[in-house]
Amino acid sequence: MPVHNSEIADKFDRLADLLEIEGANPFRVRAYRNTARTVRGYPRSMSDLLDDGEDLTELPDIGDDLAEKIRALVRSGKLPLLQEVEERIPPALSELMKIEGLGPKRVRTLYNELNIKTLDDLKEAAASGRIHDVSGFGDKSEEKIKQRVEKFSGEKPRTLLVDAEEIARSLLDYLKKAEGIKDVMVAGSFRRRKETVGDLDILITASKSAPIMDHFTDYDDVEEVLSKGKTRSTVYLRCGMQVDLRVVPQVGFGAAQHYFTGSRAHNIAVRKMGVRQGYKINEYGVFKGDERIAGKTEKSVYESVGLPFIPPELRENRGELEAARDGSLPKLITLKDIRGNLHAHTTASDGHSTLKDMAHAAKELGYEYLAITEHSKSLAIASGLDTKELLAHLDRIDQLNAQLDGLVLLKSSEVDILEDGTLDYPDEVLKQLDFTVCAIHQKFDLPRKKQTERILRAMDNPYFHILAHPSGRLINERDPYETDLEKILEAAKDRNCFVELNAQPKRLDLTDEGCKMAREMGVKVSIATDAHSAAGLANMRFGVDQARRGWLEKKDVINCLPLKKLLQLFAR
Ligand code: DGT
Ligand code: CA
Ligand code: CA
Repeated sequence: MPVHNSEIADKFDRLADLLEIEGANPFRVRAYRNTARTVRGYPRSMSDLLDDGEDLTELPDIGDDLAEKIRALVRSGKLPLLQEVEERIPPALSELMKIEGLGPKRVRTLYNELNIKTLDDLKEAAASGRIHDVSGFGDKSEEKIKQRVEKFSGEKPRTLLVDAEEIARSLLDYLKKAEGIKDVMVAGSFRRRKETVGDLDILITASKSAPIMDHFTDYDDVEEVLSKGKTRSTVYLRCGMQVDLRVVPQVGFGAAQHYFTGSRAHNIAVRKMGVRQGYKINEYGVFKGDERIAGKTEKSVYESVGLPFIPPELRENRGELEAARDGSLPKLITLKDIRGNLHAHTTASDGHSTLKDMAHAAKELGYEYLAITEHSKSLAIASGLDTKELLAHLDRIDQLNAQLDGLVLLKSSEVDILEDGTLDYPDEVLKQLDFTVCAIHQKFDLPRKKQTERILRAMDNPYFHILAHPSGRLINERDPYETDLEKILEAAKDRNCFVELNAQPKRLDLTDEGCKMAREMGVKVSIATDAHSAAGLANMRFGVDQARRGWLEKKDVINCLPLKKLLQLFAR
């Protein structure tokens, strides 16, 4: 039974949470968190690496002990250390850490003082007003906990695209072995490259459908078979993901692809266009009366209503049909258009790969440039660099640049935007950088107007260039801070500044709609990975997916420019 990277990462994250709640040594906690991060983002599954006899200690931050733990976990599904810890303290405490504003110390206090062990306990305690008497909490924090726990314990969170990919990859590899199988693909939101996925919609063509259904429900990752029919079955996998699988006839494969890729709003609009021409469009084909006139390919479905093929990422009924009709569909950016990466950390601040390793990894990706953007040292980020450390680091970058061939390291910094909108280094220092990436890392809960003004003030500084992760959200974990994005984009346009599309799968910040708005307002975007390790540079593709959903073309993205042109942009 395949143990997915996401399951391994979840276990290490839980271990780190529980140890942190117990008050364990912070270095130990960090080591397990780093393991989770490395494994979650790794492009190949740990189980494949081990099958190929690869040495896991080659991965960033993984030593002998951790490699052995991962190996045992892949082989047995178990992490004995986690089981030990779970015997000492209630495992559900780690769930409580997912509530924004509850860190390990506060979870420990609530457990010790009120015996709160689960989300239900927490909800009950907040509702009955027992929390505000605990030292360190007050009326305000009780109210916040109440709201957040309500929201959290609602629906099951949607799966991150990166995790869905891993689940789909293993399942597809398995399905391809079924007897008589011809085509297999994932449709739905997954194919539209949405940042999160509700369920997987798999389409198959095959000589016979019965053996496919048997093969599917026999998959050893299946926890429950919800329904099993001749052409459609639905299951739950152990990770909680629902999978719908359909076997469709070859002659209508394109119509099925179109229908099940969605979105629903896009489909309905296309179907209406069909109706106006006297056609019926459904998941089986395009029909004029009883006669099938199209549907073998998706292209033929669009042609039947007089449109060119529309890329799946655009199919949200946000103007793509009108654009297709006018011949003004964007020529969407692709991963190949990317020439460099403008946001990356190394071991000098909170990254896990050395400067040299980052440079080599960027070179392997064929990049012309990689910007090194260590954090400034602020209240929020203790591992950041103070002025002296930054200047020394810039020297090291110069030295390495002198040895590098074909790749240029750009001197930058992820500069904290302080509460009053000033930047965290003096101008004399900022001036020495090629450009800056500026971001908010603290005071997330200012009112909308104040938060927006804070960012606008920061942009007034002539050394401000790119606003990093503009909303600060972490998908399923942290809400965006309140800002007026339109105002921010307007200001960026006026001041020749840029916005980042952070490509970390948990951030994807700007959102797709944010990208579209930036494009319409004429503000250019930097798609950047914010990589904390060499492997993290590979997340660029998630950023490109999101950019495509946001209608971005090569010309809208600054890191599609050759180095010389890029640097000209930063002369404000
Ligand atoms: P998800 O799973 O919530 O991330 O989102 P989708 O888009 O994958 O939605 P899902 O799985 O419910 O259905 C897959 C596609 O099937 C959906 O994008 C469009 C199509 N579809 C489903 N139900 C309907 C419907 O009632 N009418 C139309 N026109 N299309 C539908
Ligand atoms: Ca779906
Ligand atoms: Ca579905």
